[in-house]
Amino acid sequence: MQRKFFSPHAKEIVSDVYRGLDAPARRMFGKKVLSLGAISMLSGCTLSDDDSIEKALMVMSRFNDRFQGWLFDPDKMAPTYSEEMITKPFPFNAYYEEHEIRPSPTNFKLKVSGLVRGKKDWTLLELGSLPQTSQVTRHICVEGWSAVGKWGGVRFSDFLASIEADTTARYVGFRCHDYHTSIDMQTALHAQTLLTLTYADETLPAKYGYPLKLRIPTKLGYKNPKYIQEVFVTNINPGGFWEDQGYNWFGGS
Ligand SMILES: Nc1nc2c(c(=O)[nH]1)N[C@H]1C(S)=C(S)[C@@H](COP(=O)(O)O)O[C@H]1N2
Ligand SMILES: [Mo]
Repeated sequence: MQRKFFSPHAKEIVSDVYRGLDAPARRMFGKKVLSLGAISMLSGCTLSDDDSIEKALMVMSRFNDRFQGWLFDPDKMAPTYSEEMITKPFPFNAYYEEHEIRPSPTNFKLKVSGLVRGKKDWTLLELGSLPQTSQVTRHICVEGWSAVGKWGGVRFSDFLASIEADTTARYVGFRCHDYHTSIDMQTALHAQTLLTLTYADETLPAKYGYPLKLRIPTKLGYKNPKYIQEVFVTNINPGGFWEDQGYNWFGGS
């Protein structure tokens, strides 16, 4: 029987799922992950139309979450780059004019909730007084672009310690006025996961997520929330804006 892809996005979605796997998982799947035969076999769906392709990819995506969670190495670092390699101008997306109507540094407060002892709100000044670090890393968007940028701020593990978060909990969720996403605790504690206040050594510009962006170089772009208003710690998977529409939840390596 001949199998045909009808979805114009099917190829991109399959390669997104594939990209979401790290090297050992890719080796484990070998070329099979890109073979339609293998996908239809693993998911039990005949890839005959858009609906069944979507269903099959959802099954693959959930399968990948389990695999990736199991294969994630908390000590594995994302590549870093020299400052000369920074992409200029750095691209942006999901920036609308309403983001210009934004709280000023004096009245902005980051809310903290869920499984934490320190439930107080954080001002930008307070966040700025925690130890700061910066790194030059590559941001990869599943829409098909990637760029190297420099972000600075507080190591997220330091922030979680400051709010006395229960780091045995499974997830950290992020609420933004236009968006939400969530990450696993291992990634939240990863040494390169930063709660950023700056881009290229300047206050984070509006288009890059002022006042706060979580930068996770081990994950895809959509797991890097901008305009963060609230951080919460939980054992219930909070999902996310893209994740709830079928994007791979783990979203990285
Ligand atoms: N609040 C918010 N954060 C977001 C998004 C969004 O739509 N809203 N998009 C995500 C996606 S898909 C990408 S690729 C990056 C883009 O970051 P940049 O605009 O700084 O390049 O932001 C991520 N964080
Ligand atoms: Mo993205």
